[in-house]
Amino acid sequence: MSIEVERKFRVREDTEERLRAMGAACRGTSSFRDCYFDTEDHRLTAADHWLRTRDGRWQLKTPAGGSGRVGPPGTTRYRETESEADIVALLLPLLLPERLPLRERGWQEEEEEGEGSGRVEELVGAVPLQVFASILTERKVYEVAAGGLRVDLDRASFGYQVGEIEVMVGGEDEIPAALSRIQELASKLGLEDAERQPGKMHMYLQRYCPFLFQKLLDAHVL
Ligand code: V4E
Repeated sequence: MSIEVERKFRVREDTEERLRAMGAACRGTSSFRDCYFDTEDHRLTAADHWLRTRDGRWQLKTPAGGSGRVGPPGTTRYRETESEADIVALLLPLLLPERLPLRERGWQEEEEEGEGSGRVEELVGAVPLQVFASILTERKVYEVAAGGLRVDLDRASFGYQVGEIEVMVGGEDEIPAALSRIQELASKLGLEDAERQPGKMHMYLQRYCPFLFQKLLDAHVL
């Protein structure tokens, strides 16, 4: 499971110009739809677990270390996985501490089958989990060769723009170095240290799910 270390920032008029000036390569644009899932009583998001389908593919983000927050404002570290077996293993303790109720409703564990394809959907149906946010994003990607950094310039369908400087690392011991590289690039892009640009989900919940938004603010998840 790899860890994404990421800093969000406000996209400025000169952001792309600065990226090109430092030799960053534009890798093109794409669009994707994220559908986020949770229980009715928000057990996943309250625990800072973010289960989504991205264009139909299951993904889970969970804090790497005690908290997802690290370093300067707007900077985070989350483990990411697309392995359905890993996703189910990470979700079961939150969704089904005793496991018994699901079995009673006909859900079977299939660990011996290995691949685990289709298991997340089964779990989602059995608990059940529902979509609480659906976000269409247009993304332009720049790659900064030095430091293995990537910059995503996102525009969400509900009219919100945010940039992300990100780097994937293999373990928690690599996070401090990743933060330094992000900080270096942030300076080159002219970002203020204290700047805090909310992410797409933050804005989406604030606008469309105020009850959940407040709950996650109170729980210091957002
Ligand atoms: C809200 C949230 C998460 C879900 C959204 O993750 P994010 O990285 O913002 O979305 P996106 O579309 O850019 O995904 P990517 O393509 O990078 O994988 S995951 C963690 N959180 C909480 C959170 C937080 N508390 N503070 C900040 C600045 N970001 C996220």
